[in-house]
Amino acid sequence: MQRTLVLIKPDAVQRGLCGEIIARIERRGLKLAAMKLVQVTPELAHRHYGAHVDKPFFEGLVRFITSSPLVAIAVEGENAVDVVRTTMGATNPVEATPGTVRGDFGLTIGMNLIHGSDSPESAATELALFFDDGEIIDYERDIDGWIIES
Ligand code: D4T
Repeated sequence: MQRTLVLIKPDAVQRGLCGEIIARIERRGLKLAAMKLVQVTPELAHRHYGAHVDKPFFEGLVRFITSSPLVAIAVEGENAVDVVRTTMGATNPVEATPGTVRGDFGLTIGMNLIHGSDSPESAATELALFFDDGEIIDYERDIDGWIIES
């Protein structure tokens, strides 16, 4: 079982796509373990996107991610990191396969709708940026016996 961080980015919130995106995550069989609307501060943006600080797109990325609220979700399930990434599609929507979130709703890389952690290690770091321990809820779903092979 893994946990990963999903961010429904400001463009998707503004476009009213939260329900659509959450529905796709749930329909894959993944479980919501925490969820909240967050107005990201420049400080949090710098911590979350610290790996990109030297990139030419960094300033625009921080401006975008702080421009309007996003929805932060802790998503749980078997291979959650990879399953979320394949549900998202390629970083650049131009290259994203139809059927993925970015392939169905995206057009430009700077507004690519959704973030998902790229490894279990970055998931742990990123989840700690957005959620306190007590906010991530451990609970059972009866349906899991019909989603996950025992
Ligand atoms: P995120 O972090 O949003 O899940 O995206 P990815 O993991 O798929 O891609 P990334 O870390 O390489 O990029 C982070 C973020 O920066 C934006 N970006 C990226 C951009 O605006 N211009 C660019 O040229 C690149 C490479 C989009 C995602």
